[in-house]
Amino acid sequence: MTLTRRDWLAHVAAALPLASAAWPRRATGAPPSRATGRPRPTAAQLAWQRDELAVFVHFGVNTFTDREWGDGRESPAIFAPTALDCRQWVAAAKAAGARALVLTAKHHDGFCLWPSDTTTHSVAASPFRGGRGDVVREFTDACRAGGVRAGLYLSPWDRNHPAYGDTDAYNAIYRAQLTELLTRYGPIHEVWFDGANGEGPNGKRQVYDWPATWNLVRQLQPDAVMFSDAGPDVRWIGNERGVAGETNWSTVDPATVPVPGLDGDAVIRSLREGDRDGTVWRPGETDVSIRPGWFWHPAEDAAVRTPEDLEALWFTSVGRNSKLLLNVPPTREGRFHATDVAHLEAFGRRVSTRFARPVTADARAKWRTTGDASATLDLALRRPATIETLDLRERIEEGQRVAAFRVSGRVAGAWRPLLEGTTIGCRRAARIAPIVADALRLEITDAVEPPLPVALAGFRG
Ligand code: FUL
Repeated sequence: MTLTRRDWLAHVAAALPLASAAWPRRATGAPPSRATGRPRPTAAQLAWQRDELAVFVHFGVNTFTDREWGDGRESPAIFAPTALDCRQWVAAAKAAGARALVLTAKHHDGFCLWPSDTTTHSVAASPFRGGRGDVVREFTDACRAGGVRAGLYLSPWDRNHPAYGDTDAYNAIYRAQLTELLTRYGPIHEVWFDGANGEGPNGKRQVYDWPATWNLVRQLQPDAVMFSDAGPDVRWIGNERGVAGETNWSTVDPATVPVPGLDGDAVIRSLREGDRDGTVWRPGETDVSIRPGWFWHPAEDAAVRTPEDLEALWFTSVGRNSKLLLNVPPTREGRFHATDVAHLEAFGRRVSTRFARPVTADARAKWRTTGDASATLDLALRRPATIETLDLRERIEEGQRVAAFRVSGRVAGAWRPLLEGTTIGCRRAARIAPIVADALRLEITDAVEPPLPVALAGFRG
């Protein structure tokens, strides 16, 4: 059974009132363009997006109960991974090409994968490593040893904590949990907030204090990016199917999605596509699971997405100016299942093979600006070559500019349309029907600022 964001949106009360009026000032905020005032990415946002692929790890009591959402009444005694091996997670993620991992330190059931001082509902009360275990520690150590970045998910909805629903008391507890996570384990690169907001054990509804939460993260880990529907640094892409908008701006209008957990067409559209005239830089993250559920279920061992499927997801996320956060749930052993590991490896091989044979590396390039919002790039190949994949990149340090483009290829002296689109951003990659061409042409026909040279490459394979 898979529960989606849509399910818990049903739990969200009319609109979430804000407990504090002020939004956090961005400590690492990049100054907007002086000429146009349009937003630019911060160094942290750039690094985050250039990782392209991260692996999401849903692990906790649900792994042992075969559920997607625990109700908070699970006994910590059930948390008993027999062979936890976070290094195996990291190795499998790296084989897929990932440069970061994000772990559910606490899901909605409230069970903490680290020994928190804020609750007894944690690994400390479990048989795991005799009650002296700390999954967050093993995870962050393994990431560091493997040279990949570590991120943590801390669910605000907590179905176990008795203070949940007692707004001020629980908000203080939540901040204490964040403080533990962000001060005990070294650099944390991404802090992942979902907006689920259901009933607590006492039946009361909690009002979250997002501004205070975001300020705390800025203070404790200024180089981390924060994910939620409402950012502030990176946004949810609006679905859990692995599909970013074909139009995908990294800029958004913050007023459209001011807090996590809102629904409605305008909200979902802004999440999926961003906003052409958005005033803040908030690129989209596409989260999707390698299996039907987020947590491991034995019945889903035969339903692991194939390497072909995963490659298709790569094109609809990374290939559409997004980052892919691919979930891989460990089994009750505490290891990724052999099928998932094999598919991750084959997926990584497919993507690297696809971009292994560039045919444009030694092409002669000529870039011409043809107007305030238009430009042309001509690539003359040294010899005719088969092209099956196109890859375009904007210099996003200087903002996202292109709003409409087309690529054509010269086949036996005649130009043929190959790809037409709106945004490019960090990366726009697409498979095309194979052709043998001796020249490529990119025409930019609309842009929100004068277009800067765009990198275009063609690949065989
Ligand atoms: C949602 C949760 O309700 C799901 O269980 C899962 O963790 C997904 C990634 O986020 O908000």
